[in-house]
Amino acid sequence: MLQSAYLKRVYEQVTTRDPEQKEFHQAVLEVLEGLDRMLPQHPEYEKTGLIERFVEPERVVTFRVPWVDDAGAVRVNRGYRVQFNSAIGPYKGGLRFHPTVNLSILKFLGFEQILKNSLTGLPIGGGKGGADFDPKGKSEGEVMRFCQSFMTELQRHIGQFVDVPAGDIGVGGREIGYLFGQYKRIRDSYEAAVLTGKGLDFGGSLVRTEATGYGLCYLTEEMLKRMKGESFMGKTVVISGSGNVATFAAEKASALGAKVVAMSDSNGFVHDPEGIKLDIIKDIKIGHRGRVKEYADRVPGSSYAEGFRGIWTIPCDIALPCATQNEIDEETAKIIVKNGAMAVAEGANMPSRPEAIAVFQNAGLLFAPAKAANAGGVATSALEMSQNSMRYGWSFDEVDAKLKGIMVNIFHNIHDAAEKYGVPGDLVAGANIAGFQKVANAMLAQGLV
Ligand code: NDP
Ligand code: 2IT
Repeated sequence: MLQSAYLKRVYEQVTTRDPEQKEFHQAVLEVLEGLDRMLPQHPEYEKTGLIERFVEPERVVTFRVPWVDDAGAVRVNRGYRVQFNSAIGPYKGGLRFHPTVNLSILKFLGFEQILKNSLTGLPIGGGKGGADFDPKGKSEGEVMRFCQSFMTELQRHIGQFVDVPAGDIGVGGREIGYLFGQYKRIRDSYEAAVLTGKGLDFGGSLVRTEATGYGLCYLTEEMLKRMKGESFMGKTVVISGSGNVATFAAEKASALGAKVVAMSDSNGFVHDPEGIKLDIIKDIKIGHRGRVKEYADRVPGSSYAEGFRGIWTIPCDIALPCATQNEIDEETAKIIVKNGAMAVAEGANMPSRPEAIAVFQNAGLLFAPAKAANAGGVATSALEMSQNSMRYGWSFDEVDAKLKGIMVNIFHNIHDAAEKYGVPGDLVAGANIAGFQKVANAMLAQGLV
């Protein structure tokens, strides 16, 4: 419940203006609940209409994406870019290609991205984009033609000093390659830092592929150490998803001594009590874009079950949701708690519903919210931009060390902010407050724009 009359008014405006944008409302409310704690000390926010400005994207573009499928039929998808906030740097955030993409989802993701990017300590604003295109089951040629058509329109809205997209669900190295090729062709300019997550041969950064999953584990390890005197060593871990974030979270959690026993995709989940063999997951998902079901056919002793929510019935010490938004509801959270978990850290964006977060926090679990826990991906994107500007590349170990430093720093910043504002241990409030402060100061300093 919001205390501040000003914040209540702002939230009311947000919900009445776009009543159908439920995911966006959810993301905004959580942030406003955090800001509620700092508002009494900051009358200037209301005086300058700062929060009203903060919840409204600076610009939203939607566009037609026509392309021709392999049968010669014309298909039309809808493309978007939400340029949410440029107070501390050019808009920065991923592109999602998934049939569920709509403005509510992209506004929630863009809004979260503002605070996440601020938490990294690097000069990047917040944005997000994508299309309701489903890359699943499409041929290489279809994906390439779609990406080319998408970029033919998007290119006029982006640039290394304007807006720098990257990957998200359904957009990985292959798509970024096609998008970059088309940008370069239309603009006739080798502007490497216009996209991140590029291939290593044409301006990509080492560690970017691994960064979100690795970063998630670095922050989680620090949280376990500082708040419970614990670590990944010897722990049982369940990770939802089997895409980019999930795969490299599993890799790092295992390297830190944990046993990952279950992973999933949108159809179902695999359970391997002996520990998931990641080379097989990589072979299935990266090697031939297969389904996790195949794992159970290949690994004796493992099992597969239909339905992606069932993964959370597998007992674990540490839960790392790395698939998609709102995958953990109140009931699921209660199961995770009942099974004795000690920590939940979000690799996906907003995977836990607000009621689920309340269940975790009330039960005394450590809970690391997405905007802090998964910031390693975008942080390494910013490091990719730095390397592109320098026309130079750091080694794997150099980037990895910077990533680790950033994640440890984020943990301490959000932990300290929670303490300073009277909610010790509440890393959700801590992340919202710590992320907001820098953006708010920049917006105030730049006047009414
Ligand atoms: P990928 O496309 O590589 O993988 C997504 C995974 O999640 C797949 O296993 C997919 O299964 C599963 N999934 C997608 N939608 C659903 C759904 N509706 N229900 C159940 N499972 C689903 O994406 P990423 O790994 O890049 O992204 C995963 C999450 O992490 C997203 O929330 C994203 O926003 C977030 N994130 C990503 C970052 C990055 O750098 N890539 C950075 C920070 C956050 P299937 O194959 O069946 O669709
Ligand atoms: O949600 C995210 O932070 C991402 N998808 C990564 C964004 C980026 O620009 O690297």
